[in-house]
Amino acid sequence: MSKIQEIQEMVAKGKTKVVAGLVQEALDGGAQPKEILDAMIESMGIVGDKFSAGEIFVPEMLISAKAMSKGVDVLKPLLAGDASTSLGTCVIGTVAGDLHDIGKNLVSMMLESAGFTMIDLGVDVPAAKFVETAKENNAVIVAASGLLTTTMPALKETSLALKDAGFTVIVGGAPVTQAYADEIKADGYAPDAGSAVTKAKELVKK
Ligand code: B12
Repeated sequence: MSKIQEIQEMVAKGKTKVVAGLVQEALDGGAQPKEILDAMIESMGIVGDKFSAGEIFVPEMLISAKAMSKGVDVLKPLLAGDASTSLGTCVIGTVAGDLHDIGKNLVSMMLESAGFTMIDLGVDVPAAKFVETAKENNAVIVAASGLLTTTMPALKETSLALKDAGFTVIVGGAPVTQAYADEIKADGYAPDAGSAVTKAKELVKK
């Protein structure tokens, strides 16, 4: 089994204590940080499928998420570029009712390394809190994440409230599409953390 496959298996099994070490070993063996990250994301997809199939339950999903976070911690300094220019403040959070934060954290990390000053509100963030924080910090862009079909209305409420207050909004998360982003009047959508950077930069330049 390759080191990458081993990492995938350990993330899926939620072995929080070994993932960081394995990630370091994979790096030492010449694996690329992006390759390791993509492998762990794929693993979370498998975890989700197992949950859908009733083979595992919430605690197992949570522990896999923790295992992945340990691996991401090792990759963080390597994925982050060196941002020499400041692009302004970006407020980011996961919308009300939603506790998923791995994707949001990755997006936040990538935006920070691209030069944005990040204010991370965490998870379960009400629309009013996004607006209030964006106002207080004169945000150039606000990023909202939603991972559940049941929290898509909260994403809509957030986007509309921010647009009403005059902010530029970017949205994302597994169930979100460009069509939905258009429907909720968001300025931008991106399917992953890498393209979130390209999109956010494009939006703040406008
Ligand atoms: C880990 C996990 C959990 C953990 C979360 C822990 C944590 N700290 O995040 C816990 C155990 C808490 C959890 C709980 C639940 N979960 Co859950 N969870 C997952 C799982 C397995 C992985 C999510 C993940 O981290 N993926 C990896 C990251 C990197 O991907 P990502 O989040 O999609 O992010 C990328 C992009 O979407 C994008 N992106 C994300 N945010 C943003 C924001 C912006 C602005 C942009 C531009 C881009 C962007 O970029 C990211 C990086 O590339 C998914 C399965 C899956 N396939 O996604 C289910 C999943 C999302 N969960 C699901 C469900 C049903 C639940 C629960 C309702 C279960 C329950 N019965 O209680 C609860 C809800 C709790 C709540 N109120 O939020 C379902 C959702 C189904 C649906 N369509 O709504 C899924 C799809 C599993 C499934 N197949 O059924 N979950």
